[in-house]
Amino acid sequence: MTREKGTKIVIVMGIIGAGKSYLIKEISGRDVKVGHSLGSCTQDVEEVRCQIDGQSVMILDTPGFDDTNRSDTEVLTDIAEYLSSLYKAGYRISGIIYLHNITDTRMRGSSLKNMQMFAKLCGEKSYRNVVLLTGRWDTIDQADAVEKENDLKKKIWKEYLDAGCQLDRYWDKNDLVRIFKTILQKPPVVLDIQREMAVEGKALDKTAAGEQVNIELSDLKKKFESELAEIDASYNNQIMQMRDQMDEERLKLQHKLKRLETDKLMMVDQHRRVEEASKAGMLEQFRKLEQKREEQRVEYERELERAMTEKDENLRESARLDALVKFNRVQRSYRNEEQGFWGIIGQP
Ligand SMILES: Nc1nc2c(ncn2[C@@H]2O[C@H](COP(=O)(O)OP(=O)(O)OP(=O)(O)O)[C@@H](O)[C@H]2O)c(=O)[nH]1
Ligand SMILES: [Mg+2]
Repeated sequence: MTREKGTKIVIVMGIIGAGKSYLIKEISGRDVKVGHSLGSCTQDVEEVRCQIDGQSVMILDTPGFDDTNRSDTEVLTDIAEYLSSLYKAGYRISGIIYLHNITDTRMRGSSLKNMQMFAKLCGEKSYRNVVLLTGRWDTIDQADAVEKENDLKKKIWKEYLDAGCQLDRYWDKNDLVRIFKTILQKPPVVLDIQREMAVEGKALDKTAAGEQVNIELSDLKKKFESELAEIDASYNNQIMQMRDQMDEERLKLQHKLKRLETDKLMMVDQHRRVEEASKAGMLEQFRKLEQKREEQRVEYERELERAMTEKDENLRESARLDALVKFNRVQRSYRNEEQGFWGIIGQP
């Protein structure tokens, strides 16, 4: 780090996309890279040198908190290590600007936690050099912006304003020049994070800001764990419900199957009975046929006897032949009928 002697240092912090780089570009007139997408733009602490009110100033552009790609711990580590080495190199900080985009439609929960971490990083002793600044007043309805600022003053920023932080707003470069001039007149301060790390030799996680991150991490962990437990419980519940439904379905199917088997048995039995009944009917008819055959045989013998009583031999022979022909014809028709029965009910 090579810096001119007497250079005053101002650090700009805030969540990603708050407009930190834009602000620094405005006040410094330097070619500072401003974000064009929703993602974070500034990745490391960047030093931007300029002259303000005849003084040599180095503005520190910082990566934003609340980045979806980097955890707040990573961002804090970068800033804290940078600030610690700055202190070791003998530099002190004239001002700390915490920038908030006044057009933010709703106050995110993360705004509060970022503010708490920022406050721990600075420490109360440096609050007199802290400016809580709202930007983009040029792009929002005035009454709306005032209402949002009042909300900040009454809620998230109240305790810090009460403890000595300054509140300000900016529309354009003139406001920034005014704000920077005021800052540059203040006696420089040592931030808590610098004292803790560079003087007391604490590791980042043992500093107030680091502990704040740890508290948030453990809160987050607890929140995730309880959400996970809720998901597990509802998952188990759904499994139980599904299992109950499946059991019910299985029972229904088993009943259905049983009913089908009973129906099948009943049908087989009925078929057998019908078959037996029809067989019995046929046997009855067969018996009647046998009886008729027998009756016809008896009738034939009677006719034969009658024929034998004929005196005339020719007439007697003729009557005997008539009876025999008749007998054979009728017997043949009975035999045909009988064979038909055997075909249906099988040979006895
Ligand atoms: N009109 C207007 N646009 C602004 C203002 N401040 C920031 N912007 C726009 O907001 C977007 C984000 O601004 P940046 O300055 O990159 O925000 P940042 O805080 O540096 O973001 P990170 O580096 O990602 O943390 C850019 O498109 C800027 O042009 C402002 O005061 N007025
Ligand atoms: Mg930036």
